[in-house]
This record gives sequence, C-alpha cells and structure tokens, in this order.
Amino acid sequence: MRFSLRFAVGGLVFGLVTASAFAQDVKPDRAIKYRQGVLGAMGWHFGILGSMAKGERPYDKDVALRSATFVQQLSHMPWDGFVAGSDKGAPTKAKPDIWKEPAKFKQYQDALMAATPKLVTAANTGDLGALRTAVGTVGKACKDCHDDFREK
Ligand code: ASC
Repeated sequence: MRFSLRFAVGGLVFGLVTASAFAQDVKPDRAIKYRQGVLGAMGWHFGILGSMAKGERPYDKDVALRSATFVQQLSHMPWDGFVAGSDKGAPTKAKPDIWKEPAKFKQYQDALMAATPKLVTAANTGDLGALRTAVGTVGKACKDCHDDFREK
C-alpha cells in the first residue's frame, strides 16, 4: 500500500476507535450528575427571576439581567447529559420515554432555547411587567417538558 494511503486508513481507524471509546467512557452516573447540575443552576437563577415576578423579592434590573443571561446560556447545556444508557446509573427523575421519543424531547429542548432569549430582552428593558411575561413563557417551556418526561 502507498504510504499516504496507509496513513489515511490508519487515521480513519484511529478516529473510529477513539470516537467509540469516548462514547463508552461517559459513565451514566457522570452524565446524570452533569445534567442535574446544569438544570439545578438553571432552576437557581430562574427562581430568582420567578420570585421577582411574584413580588417576593425586590425587583433589581442588574440582578435580573445577570440571572436571565445565565438561564439563557444554561438552556443549551443540559441536553449533552442525556446520553444513551443514562436512564439509570444514579438517582434520576428522567423518564425512559426521553430515549424512546427523541424527536419529541428535542422539540421541548428547542422550545426552551427559543424562549430564554426573551428573558434577556425583557430584563434589558428594566420593566417588571415585561419580565413577568417572559418568566411565564419560559416557565411553561420548563413545565411542558417536565409534565411528559420527568417523574413527579
Ligand atoms: C423553576 C424550576 C422549574 C421550573 C418549573 C416551571 O424555578 O426549578 O423546574 O421553574 O417549575 O414550571
């Protein structure tokens, strides 16, 4: 075999082996803890916005904008943790349906990621009414997915 061809085949084999080894290396318990950490951080910051929306915490534009920005960024992150085989391996409320209906799960992810920039826009206006509306929209996106895919 020509040297360059051997090199290319070798590279391909190496790539395939390392890619599959990497997929297997994500231990279910690590994936579960990763997504719970991200969702927990998102809940922390969404909770701050929720309590301002309800008047349980004084409205503060800078605090709201900071938490809204975190929620927007975090909303992209949990999904990496729902790897195949991580329906068990550590305590989790994730329903096995997540891996049986991936298209539906993806729709909920997309709905959340489409809604969270509205929190940032609303927080930037400095208007509590606008923030309340965006909190309602994002909270519904959280709830819609939880209703179908999270154990009570
Ligand atoms: C939160 C949080 C959720 C959502 C959801 C909205 O603050 O932790 O899971 O809001 O309750 O309906």
